[in-house]
Amino acid sequence: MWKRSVCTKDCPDTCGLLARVEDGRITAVKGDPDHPYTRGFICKKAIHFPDHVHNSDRILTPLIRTGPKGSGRFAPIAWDEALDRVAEQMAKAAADHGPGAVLPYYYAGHMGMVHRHAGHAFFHKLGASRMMPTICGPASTEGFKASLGSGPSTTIESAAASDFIVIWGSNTLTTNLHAWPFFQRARKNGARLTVIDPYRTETAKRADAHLMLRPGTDAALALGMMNVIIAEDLLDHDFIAQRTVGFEALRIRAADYPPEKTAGICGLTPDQVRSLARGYGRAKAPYIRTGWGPGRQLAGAMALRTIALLPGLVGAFRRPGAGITRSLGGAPSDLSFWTRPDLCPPATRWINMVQLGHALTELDNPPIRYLHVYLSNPAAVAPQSRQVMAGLARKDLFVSVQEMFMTDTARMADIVLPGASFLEVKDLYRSYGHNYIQLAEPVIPPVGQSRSMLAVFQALARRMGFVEPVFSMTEDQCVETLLADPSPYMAGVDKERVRDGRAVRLNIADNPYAESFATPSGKIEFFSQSWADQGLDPLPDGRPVRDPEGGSRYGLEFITPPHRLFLNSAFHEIAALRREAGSPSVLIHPHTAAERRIFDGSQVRIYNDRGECYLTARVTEDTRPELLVAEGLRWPGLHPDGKGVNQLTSQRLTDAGQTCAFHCSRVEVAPA
Ligand SMILES: Nc1nc2c(c(=O)[nH]1)N[C@H]1C(S)=C(S)[C@@H](COP(=O)(O)OP(=O)(O)OC[C@H]3O[C@@H](n4cnc5c(=O)[nH]c(N)nc54)[C@H](O)[C@@H]3O)O[C@H]1N2
Ligand SMILES: Nc1nc2c(c(=O)[nH]1)N[C@H]1C(S)=C(S)[C@@H](COP(=O)(O)OP(=O)(O)OC[C@H]3O[C@@H](n4cnc5c(=O)[nH]c(N)nc54)[C@H](O)[C@@H]3O)O[C@H]1N2
Ligand SMILES: [Mo]
Repeated sequence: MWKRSVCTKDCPDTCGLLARVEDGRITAVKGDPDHPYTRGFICKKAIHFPDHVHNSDRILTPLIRTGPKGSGRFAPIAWDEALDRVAEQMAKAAADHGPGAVLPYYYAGHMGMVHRHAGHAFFHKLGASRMMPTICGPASTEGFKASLGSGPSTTIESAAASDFIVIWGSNTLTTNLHAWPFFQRARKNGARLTVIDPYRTETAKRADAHLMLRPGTDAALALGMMNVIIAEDLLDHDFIAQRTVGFEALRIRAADYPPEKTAGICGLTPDQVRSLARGYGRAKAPYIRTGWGPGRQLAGAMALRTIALLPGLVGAFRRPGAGITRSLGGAPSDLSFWTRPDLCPPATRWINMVQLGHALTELDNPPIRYLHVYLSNPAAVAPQSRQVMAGLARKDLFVSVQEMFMTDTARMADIVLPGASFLEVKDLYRSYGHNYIQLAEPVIPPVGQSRSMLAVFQALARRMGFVEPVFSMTEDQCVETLLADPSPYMAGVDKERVRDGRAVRLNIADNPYAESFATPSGKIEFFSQSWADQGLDPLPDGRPVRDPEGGSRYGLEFITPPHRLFLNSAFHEIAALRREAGSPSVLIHPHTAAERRIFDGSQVRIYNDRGECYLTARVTEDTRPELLVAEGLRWPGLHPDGKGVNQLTSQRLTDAGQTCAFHCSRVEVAPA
């Protein structure tokens, strides 16, 4: 029997799935041909979901640590005992040091609205420190917000009618696969595709043009384009007059970025800058798909803000097929009935999840004495792993982890609680790559003794004596409340169809910028008063900001973009994917390799003051001489010496949005 479901991994595509169930086991997963956006095909990862759910390494019972921390020695224990222990230790930390000594740490292992947010009310009521969910997108969000306002952007589908597509810092064929057919349709009708990325990704290889710029120089490139567009009068004067503010100030700023200077900053040729600007400026329907890559820089919000101003200069929002995409979806949006921020005591401390290492090792008043991790794997995904691991290893820190697998984080736990997978729970899904929502019923019951996020937090709430009705809400009640969300995006959504498990389009236009912009002025803000008020440059600023630590000793840049066969640290339990991916590797330019006597296939050590990581060298011209590229976030335990790529990244925050600058690290490399 085939049952309908949704892929809930942290990916913009949020695919419609069909899962075959035989004798209570999932034996195959394929794409749902009825899904209006993902249309029946799925990525190489998702076909392995049967091996995700029924994997022989899956944790099936609660576990208690029996050896020293991190030794990996655990014994099974009963659920009641495990939950009692968790509740007791949380209560003890709160009693001894105040509830702020407890820290939840979660992210996007499972994107369902019910289960992803199932712990919020609990930790709010407890008065635990509040985790700021900043590891991924807020720099991009803030950048767009300053220029175009918040909310959904142009749909990817509409790009099928574009004649000039720019993929700006996204690796579509890896991270946004279902956008590709829409881009290809445009190309069949003559559209030109340009990729802007510091290394030659699979997507770049299949583009008409690839601008292999230095990381962190996107704002300069966008300003260089503006310079040419203004100088050659490729502007839409009418649109600028009616729907933008600050053009005169922008004109002066852009005058600082002639193609020659821009090319020097970006590591491109002046002709590349000019030809991109002319192609974009002369196109009938220029379209840009931004990824999150340019935002993972210390000046990442500025980069996205500057890119997002380009459509305004040429009046793109007036023309079908033109526009700009960051993120989509967005409803249901009012989760407060579920997350209950009102239960949180006033002035409760916020802790930025990017700075977990710092929080666990340096915070005082109160120190963190209890860490509860769910739907995340900070030992692999958080920056500056050495400090994160030092924190997790603290003897006076109690750690509980809800997980499906013995990740590097779970190994550091005192108690491990077996988590049910998304195919074993009911949940409602919105996407950030299309405008459909979809409900999924459990395909099978929880495997082994595993339990859902919701079941665990309700059991803990009972032990804590929390009596608010939110602590006894069921999945069904939560889903129904979500479906009653008053957002205008939900208007006209056929709820019966949602309940039937079909993907249903939200009430969001293909071009949400047609009428107005959700900025303070209601216009595109070339000049942003709200950024000026926050002490930021109100105009685009093209000066790159590099990793300041270590100075000239570390001359190379290091980026860690996504791997095609894994999703962040997820899917590493699948042996077939591990085999196909081979050993963790790093792309090194032939000149850089030769200077250091590094050979293709040899082991290298990459290091800076924050840490070190061993990888296999792949010597290739697919990267720039000053740039090392390591794709993916392997479980650190799968690296030689147990050290992953986040050894090298920094907890320093971006200019706005307080995000991690994951693609902004300086390193050196040597033969191992
Ligand atoms: N297969 C797979 N799919 C995924 C993921 C995965 O790990 N694997 N992760 C998921 C998640 S959580 C997210 S947020 C999305 C992210 O999806 P993307 O936005 O595609 O990923 P990013 O890591 O942000 O990097 C995108 C591209 O930006 C490039 N880049 C790095 N620095 C710069 C820069 O300074 N300027 C420019 N122009 N480009 C730069 C990188 O080389 C990379 O090719 O993908 C999701 N989908
Ligand atoms: N160096 C570097 N670091 C990065 C990035 C980068 O580009 N470079 N990308 C960053 C980005 S964009 C993001 S979003 C974060 C991601 O950070 P996370 O959201 O923490 O990443 P995942 O690896 O997806 O981890 C989710 C964990 O949840 C578990 N899990 C998955 N599905 C389920 C489920 O259904 N039920 C239960 N119980 N558990 C489940 C998985 O086993 C996995 O261990 O990482 C960031 N870290
Ligand atoms: Mo992400």
